[in-house]
Amino acid sequence: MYRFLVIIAFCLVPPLKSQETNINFDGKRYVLVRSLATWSDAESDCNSKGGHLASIQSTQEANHFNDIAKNRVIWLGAKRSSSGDWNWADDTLWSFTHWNGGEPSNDGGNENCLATSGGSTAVWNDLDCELPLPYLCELGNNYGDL
Ligand SMILES: [Ca+2]
Repeated sequence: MYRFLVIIAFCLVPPLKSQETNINFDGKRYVLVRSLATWSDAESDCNSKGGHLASIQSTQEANHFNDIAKNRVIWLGAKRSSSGDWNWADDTLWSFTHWNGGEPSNDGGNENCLATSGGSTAVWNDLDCELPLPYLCELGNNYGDL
């Protein structure tokens, strides 16, 4: 009888909609977080998970995450320094870029953080770092099971 009641109880509780999706890609671990955060808060949350906002190194990688994010605008792990250079938060070399046409536009002189454009082609846009957006963390390849 007890088991029967437990099963009924589980059936009545609606499943919580997860705000995070774990992704394994190219031997590395990522988490897509759907709750919204500024770029700095997103990077802090990625740090607390043992990583950084994701760095993207190829068109294939950009397309893969764009498919998973379903064309949402999401934060990626690069920021423009005061000298105007772009740097990845995880210190990988800034070599591959995937800017949308006309980007980085630095509209209003205030777009210093890297996001996807939200379209179907996974290209990039620079946006105001204070915008609340979903984000992609990269946890490296030595992080334990979540
Ligand atoms: Ca822009």
